Amino acid sequence: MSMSNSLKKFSSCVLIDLDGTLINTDGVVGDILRKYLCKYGKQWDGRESLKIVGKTPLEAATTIVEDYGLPCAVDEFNSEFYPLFSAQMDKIKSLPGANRLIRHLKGHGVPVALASNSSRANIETKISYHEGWKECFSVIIGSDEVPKGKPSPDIFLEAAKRLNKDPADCLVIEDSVPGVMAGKAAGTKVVAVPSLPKQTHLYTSADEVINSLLDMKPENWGLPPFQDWIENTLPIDPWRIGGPVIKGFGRGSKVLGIPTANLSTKDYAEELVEHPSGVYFGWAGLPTRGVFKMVMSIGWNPYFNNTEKTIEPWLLHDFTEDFYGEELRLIIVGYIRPEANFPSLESLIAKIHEDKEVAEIALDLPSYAKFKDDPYLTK
Ligand code: ADP
Ligand code: RBF
Ligand code: MG
Repeated sequence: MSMSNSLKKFSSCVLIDLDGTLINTDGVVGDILRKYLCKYGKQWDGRESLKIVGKTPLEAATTIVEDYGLPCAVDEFNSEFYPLFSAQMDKIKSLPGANRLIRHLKGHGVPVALASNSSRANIETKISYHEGWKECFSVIIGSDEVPKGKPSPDIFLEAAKRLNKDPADCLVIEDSVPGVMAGKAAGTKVVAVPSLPKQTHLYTSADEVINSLLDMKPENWGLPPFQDWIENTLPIDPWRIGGPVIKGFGRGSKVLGIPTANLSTKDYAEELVEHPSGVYFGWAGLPTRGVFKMVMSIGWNPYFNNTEKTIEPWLLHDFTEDFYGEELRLIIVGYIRPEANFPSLESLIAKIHEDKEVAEIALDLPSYAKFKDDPYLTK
């Protein structure tokens, strides 16, 4: 029994979704709908995202027209929306870890099919803005090439067929519930990477749920492991944020020995959307005090179940006083782990101290240490 279970974990190819899994289509769609709905005196609140992720273009359009009670037919909505969307396709960014994943699979000769509910033509256009992506896929298939879109298994069955694989040998990677259902109905293994926060409970039929592609462990599925982790950290494209230190939650995290210097979330709203929740590290600069090692969490702090996504940087230095109001500059250079919940405050604190150790050691590695001299930190 256990033998067949472990054998079942072996995949020889990957069927991967596009929108919400490899690229952040929702960001661009949200921007367009926000403006478009104004025309009808309606306000896009993003809540519909929940209902449209993973749907075919027609289903998504129908949902919006119905939910907002728009005085137009679905066709009419589409004929207005589509040109707006087309004009913005070049602005759709790849999601963190997407480029790394598909290049890794390609580099190891793992066949990958791009299998999307979007139309074949749109898929081609969207990926054309990402250099080298087209070459990473042995097969590309859209919902207009099969009888039914996801949650029907058609797309994945056809993708497996074109790869000459049994669906049981395929690993599906999907962000949406309809996509996960389609994968299970096709008889594949499914890793879910939910694109909307706090939705993990909807993905119970997936074989594994991960927080972002940064947490993908191909070896869990018999695929070649990533080799870019160094000293328990994953290098990322460095990003920079800064601003005056403001009052945080006032939970007395200093009492826990873990003071976190908060920046105003309004000043980095875009970065907050762009970066998956999790524990990261880098360098922190305070103009009159110097540059310090730093470890931080991004997210909702599941232990406290916050309603707002925040960044919580802990400077790895003993300060004799607070520095509220001072300009804080951060360069984030690496990733450690996803956010987690803990059974007790003690276990949360212990884990954060482990993160501190990981960050302190890693930041001495030349590839991370070099950012200590970045002019952004002291300018
Ligand atoms: P808050 O709720 O305002 O975030 P904390 O208890 O987390 O309160 O304390 C954070 C404050 O402590 C920071 O804004 C800063 O002024 C101060 N501080 C002192 N030492 C550190 C440190 N090593 N890292 C971050 N902040 C520190
Ligand atoms: N909160 C969580 O609920 N889960 C975590 O996994 C978590 N990891 C953290 C890692 C680091 C390095 C830091 C600085 C904070 C982390 N926190 C986490 C946030 C912590 O709950 C919060 O910063 C303090 O309680 C202050 O609000
Ligand atoms: Mg999707």
